[in-house]
Order: sequence, then structure tokens, then C-alpha cells
Amino acid sequence: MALTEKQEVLVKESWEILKQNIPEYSIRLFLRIMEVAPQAKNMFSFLRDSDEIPQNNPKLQAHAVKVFKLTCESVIQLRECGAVAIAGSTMKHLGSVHLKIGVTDRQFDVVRDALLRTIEEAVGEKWSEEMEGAWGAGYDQLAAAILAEMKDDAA
Ligand code: HEM
Ligand code: ISQ
Repeated sequence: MALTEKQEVLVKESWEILKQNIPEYSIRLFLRIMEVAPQAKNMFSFLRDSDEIPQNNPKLQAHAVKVFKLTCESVIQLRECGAVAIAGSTMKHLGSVHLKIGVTDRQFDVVRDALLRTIEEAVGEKWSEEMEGAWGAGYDQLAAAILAEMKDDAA
């Protein structure tokens, strides 16, 4: 799906809002994922040993930031180049990390939904169908690229 310039602006705007409160949105993102897919908790090395989602865990926040940021970059590239152009080495690395952990296709849907709902909550009344479409398209491209690397790696 081709994205509009306005959608790129909307995504950049919402990223600015997310950036201001990473500790909180990181936790929310994880809580949402765990609600739908509790078994995913043990996949994360920094969550495995605790009963709850740790509130002030730098590793957790760093991971969540990467997910938000990569998706945001993916939207921008999709707009500018019509495709995701994250460096091949990064994609290969992400493919192998997720393959090794055993992430499934369905879990990509869970994370997608959790990501969109977290952004929706963060931006409040600025949320719109256009914004959702942009973040969703960016995520889909990124997820497809990671899944392709995973299948490549597995072969
Ligand atoms: C690790 C991004 C989807 C579970 C990572 C890392 C990044 C990342 C950047 C860190 C890699 C490193 O350590 O160098 C993404 C993006 C996704 C995605 C952009 C979707 C487009 C998923 C899904 C799951 C998942 C669907 C399933 C629940 C994990 C786990 C780790 C990881 C368990 C390892 C964390 C650790 O213990 O260090 N991901 N991910 N990811 N991802 Fe994802
Ligand atoms: C997927 N991969 C790595 C880190 C993550 C953090 C939050 C939600 C999903 C993630």
C-alpha cells in the first residue's frame, strides 16, 4: 500500500509523543502482549525470572523503543522508497534472533495489535484511521521482512 505524505507526518508526530514517555509506553506494550499471549513472557530473557512485568527495567525499555522506532522508520521508508530499506545486516540479525526464539506468525499479529493499541492510547484524540493505516502498513512491511529472513535462515 502506498502511503501519503500526511501519513508520514502523522507517524512522526505520534513518535514524538511516544518518545516523551518511553518507560510507561514500554510497559503498556508488554502488558498488552502478555494479556493476549502469556506464554510469550518466557521468551524474553529479562522477564523470565520475575512474576510480573518489571516496572523500571532498562532492557525492557530499550527493546520496546527499538520496536517503536523500527516501525516508525519503516513507515518513512515505505513512503519515500515504496519498500522497507532497513539495512540487510539488521534484518538478518532480527530474523535469526526471532527464529532462534521460535516466534510464530500468529505472535506477529499479537504484537501488531498491541503496538497499535499502545500508540492509540498514547496519542489520545489525535488517533485517526489514517494514522492507524500508516503504523499498520509500516509494521506489516517490517514483520514481512523479518519473517522472510526467518524462513531464509531456517532453510
Ligand atoms: C528481540 C524487534 C516481533 C519477541 C528483538 C530485538 C528487536 C526486535 C530489535 C532485539 C534484538 C537483539 O537483541 O539484538 C522486533 C520487531 C518486531 C518483532 C521490529 C516486529 C515487526 C516480535 C514478536 C515476538 C518477538 C512477534 C514474539 C513475542 C522477541 C524476543 C526477543 C526479541 C523474545 C529477545 C529478547 C531478549 O530476551 O533479549 N525484537 N521484534 N519479537 N523479540 Fe522481537
Ligand atoms: C518484540 N521484539 C522485541 C522486543 C519487543 C518489545 C515489546 C514488544 C514486542 C517486542
